[in-house]
Amino acid sequence: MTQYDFPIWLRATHLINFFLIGLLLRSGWQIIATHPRFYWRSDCGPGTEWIRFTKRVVPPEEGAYTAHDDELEPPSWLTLPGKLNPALGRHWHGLVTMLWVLNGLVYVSLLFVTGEWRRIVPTSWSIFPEAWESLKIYVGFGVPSIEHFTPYDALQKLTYFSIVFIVAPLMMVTGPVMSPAVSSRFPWLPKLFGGRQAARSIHFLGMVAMSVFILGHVALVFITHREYNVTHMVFGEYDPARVAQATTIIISTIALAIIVWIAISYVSIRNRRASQKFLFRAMEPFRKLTINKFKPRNRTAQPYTEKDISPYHWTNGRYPKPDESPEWHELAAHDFRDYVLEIGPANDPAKIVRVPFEQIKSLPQQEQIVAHACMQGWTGIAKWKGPKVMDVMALAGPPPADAKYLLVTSFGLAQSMSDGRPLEPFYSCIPIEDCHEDESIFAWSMNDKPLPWTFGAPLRIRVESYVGYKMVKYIRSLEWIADYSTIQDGMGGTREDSGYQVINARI
Ligand SMILES: Nc1nc2c(c(=O)[nH]1)N[C@H]1C(S)=C(S)[C@@H](COP(=O)(O)O)O[C@H]1N2
Ligand SMILES: [Mo]
Repeated sequence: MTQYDFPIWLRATHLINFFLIGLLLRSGWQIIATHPRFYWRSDCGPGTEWIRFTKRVVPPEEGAYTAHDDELEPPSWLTLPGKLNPALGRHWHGLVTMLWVLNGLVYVSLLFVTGEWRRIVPTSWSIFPEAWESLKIYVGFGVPSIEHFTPYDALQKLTYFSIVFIVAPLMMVTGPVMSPAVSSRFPWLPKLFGGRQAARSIHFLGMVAMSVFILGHVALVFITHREYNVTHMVFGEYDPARVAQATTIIISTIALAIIVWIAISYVSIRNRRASQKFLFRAMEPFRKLTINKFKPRNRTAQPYTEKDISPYHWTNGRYPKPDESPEWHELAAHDFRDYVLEIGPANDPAKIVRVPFEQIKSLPQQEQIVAHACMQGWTGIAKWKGPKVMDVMALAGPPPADAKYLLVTSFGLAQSMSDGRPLEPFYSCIPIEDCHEDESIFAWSMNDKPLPWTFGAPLRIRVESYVGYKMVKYIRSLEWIADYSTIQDGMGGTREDSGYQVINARI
């Protein structure tokens, strides 16, 4: 027993871990609620889920039911931040992950530096039969005697080892695999796991394993040799005189953590714009160190072929209603033959260049079979065809010297406005460097047919290293801008304005 003590760093990293895991679980559940279905295949077809947390049935007709219709509205006491706030949930998940990984690195480094690693890393194969023996004792509701705890018994040791060195790293890898930026830069990564949906499912199963472990771990602290455990946890040593005090401290700490977990949800949801800005800024250093460093990707990066094309493709955002855009309906009535794309400054109509649909189709065309990843969690593989973004923009001359973003505006309207004012057009700002990427195109064709209404007819943008919300459908006009802060709510796009997403849509 005396061979290992419970040094302060061990106890501190455990406490921090406990607090952060709570935030990770709660924000993770928020993300699950956004698309409460898990699949192994990347096309997410209705009925192909292996598990789902909703009774809603998806109609087989594409576009009849949107991913937004499918979202669940979890309460704030359960998830972070609760209600229909998937983007804030994701930002919280990202930020807390960074802190959790840092804390984990400190823990694992100190484990090795201090030589304490032997407490959880098995050094002999005899761990397996020993663990089996202790499992038999637990299953019979017994407790292995104290001399087996050095400081843990074989079963505990094996479990701790698996959680720290197998489940945690698996979570750290399967998380980023779901990001289009990562999977488009390292296409072998999603392949390794059998695709993005498989990675999402493994991430989910890892969460279940972690949760079962935490419940079991905390329960066993109180069930097996409680006096030893609680005093070790709080004071770092066994002290029979202070068992009650230690127990009180542990229970109050857990209660306090629960209160803070829930309080963060309520504070965040009351101040959504402030949370969005805070979380974006807090994550920016990590983004700068990682995904912002990725070079414009290679067009052949996504490893899909015709046979991967999804028989069913989810959709988000419906085509404009007749009263939203009579203009679009007029065009649709004539199969968009009269469609003219407007490129140029909205405040200077004389400078607007009008490009007929035929001209767009007569530019050099590019075809790409790619996976669309919606921020909500679903993916769909399709073949898109159209001219490169920069080729179309060149029809209006070179970008102005101060051009930083391409403002893409839709005929369709936003689904809601952050302050309830009348609906304004759906829009998005794409950083100019991303317009230069090989796979940035204006698509007018999907799976060898003109774009169906639902999927963005007559023209939509595809920027494959981004999640779906940047890819404006039903495009009406394009404009180079230097700054987006004066457009609508000033956050860089409809989803950023009223969904609290971030302008850097790579994750
Ligand atoms: N005009 C318009 N474009 C839009 C949206 C929208 O609501 N309106 N939704 C976006 C989101 S969130 C996603 S995931 C994709 C979905 O594209 P799909 O319907 O073709 O699958 O469209 C994007 N473009
Ligand atoms: Mo989306």
